[in-house]
Amino acid sequence: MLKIYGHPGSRAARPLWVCRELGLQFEHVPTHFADGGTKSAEFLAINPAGRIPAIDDDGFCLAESMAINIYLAKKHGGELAPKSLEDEARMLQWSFWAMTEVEKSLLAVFMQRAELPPGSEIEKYFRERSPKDPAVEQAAIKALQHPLSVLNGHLASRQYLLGDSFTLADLNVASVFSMGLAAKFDFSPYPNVQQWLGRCVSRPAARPPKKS
Ligand SMILES: N[C@@H](CCC(=O)N[C@@H](CS)C(=O)NCC(=O)O)C(=O)O
Repeated sequence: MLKIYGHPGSRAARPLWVCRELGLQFEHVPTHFADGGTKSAEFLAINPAGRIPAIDDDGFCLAESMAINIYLAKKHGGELAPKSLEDEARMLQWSFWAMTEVEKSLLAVFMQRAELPPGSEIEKYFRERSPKDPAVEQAAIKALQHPLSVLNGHLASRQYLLGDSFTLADLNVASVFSMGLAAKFDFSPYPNVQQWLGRCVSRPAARPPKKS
């Protein structure tokens, strides 16, 4: 059985979203970084880098959220997976773009704005990595202007990154942009991005099912 390691509030949200889109059976192990879970011997045997998400698919262990998403989508096929070499290349282009051009700055905004229980482990984790500094937030917002304008322009003539339908390219990029939603980032100067992101995250599979 496929096992997904990682707290749902972390980048593990990315493969969890893929699994729900594909209707996969899986076991979720909510390993957390703030309580030492990612440093345990059991987890380091899955991912020696000590980062979530990671998966164990019947003995095949893999880390890095985007690599996991691509592996799962290609293994299980369906509507998410690229249908041609060109679509695969575009999906990779947008996934790498989100990770290299957007994620670091959006994460900086998220970490600066996150409201965390005072004195908690998670607060300690965030503030060690990102001490409160308005200049950091402003610099990150400025750095996002160019990539957001690029995406806004791309989406002026299409509903989704590769055309008319939602694919893994959208899931990968929207899962990075979700950090902006959590940080109440103002996407309104980029209306095409705002609408596209709304379309992506309003998919039923984008969030965990409600507990009954
Ligand atoms: N590039 C990696 C980043 C993974 C990563 O940094 N995950 C964080 C949680 S979202 C983590 O495991 N942090 C553990 C730590 O900082 O010790 C990916 O996309 O999977």
